[in-house]
Amino acid sequence: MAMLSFEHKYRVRGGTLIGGDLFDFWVGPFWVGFFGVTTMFFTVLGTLLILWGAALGPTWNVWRINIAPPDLSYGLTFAPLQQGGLWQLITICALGAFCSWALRQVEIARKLGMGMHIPFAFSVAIFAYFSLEVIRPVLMGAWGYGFPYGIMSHLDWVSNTGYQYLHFHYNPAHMLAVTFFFTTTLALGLHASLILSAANPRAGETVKTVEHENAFFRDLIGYSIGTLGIHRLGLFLALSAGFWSAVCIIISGPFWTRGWPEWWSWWLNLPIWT
Ligand code: UQ1
Repeated sequence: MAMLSFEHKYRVRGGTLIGGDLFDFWVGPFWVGFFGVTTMFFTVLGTLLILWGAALGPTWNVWRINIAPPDLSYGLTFAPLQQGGLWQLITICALGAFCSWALRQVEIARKLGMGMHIPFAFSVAIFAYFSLEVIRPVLMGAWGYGFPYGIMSHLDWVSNTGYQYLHFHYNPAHMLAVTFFFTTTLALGLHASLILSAANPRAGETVKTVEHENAFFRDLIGYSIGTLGIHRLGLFLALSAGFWSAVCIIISGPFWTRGWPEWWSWWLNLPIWT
């Protein structure tokens, strides 16, 4: 296994959260670590449970395989495996794997003396999943409110859940989430095109640097946010998209049961119109 010379510098022991030196070694290019082992455990077990659920089902068509949560009548209890129990175990495995992965990111960041931006960002993605499969079902009193595991079936769930509130685009938190998602793609497009254009000048010219990047945006719009700033902005936009996605689904049901268009009647009811 080839190892680049500078990798010696970064293969440092320690930084673990649990177990000290236990599992503090590498296999090929990969650091193992305690949470690497737990990630593998939950991932393999969860995947086998999905395959088992698929084998029990009526189809091997990948688009149509579906592992559904329990019926609403089971409330927040454990259901028999073929009545949603598999979905419950798979959800536990998914959360076990996601959280193990986040803690593995924390340990590697500690090893390398980095900030916690990566595990923090990944935790926002976990929070969005946790909101859909745990927080909202618990607040509504049944695991059956979670989304099913299947390519078409989870899309159907999104469609059905949206129409239960008549028109989900009137959900103010959904509006914020969508706006942050689109603004993230705008920022990524601006940034990627700026970097590629600076790094790929016409034939015979030298690669351009940060000052050219700044000058481009100062000439264009009178402002450059800077090389560190664009990454801070991108992280903020992306995390805000995930955060408001979680908020928009948690408030739908637990805190607002009618159509989302009706929520805006507070505007029509303002005393300024009378
Ligand atoms: C920018 O100002 C900048 O700093 C030089 C970048 O870093 C390389 C960028 O990628 C982008 C897109 C900008 C412009 C962005 C804004 C919000 C003015």
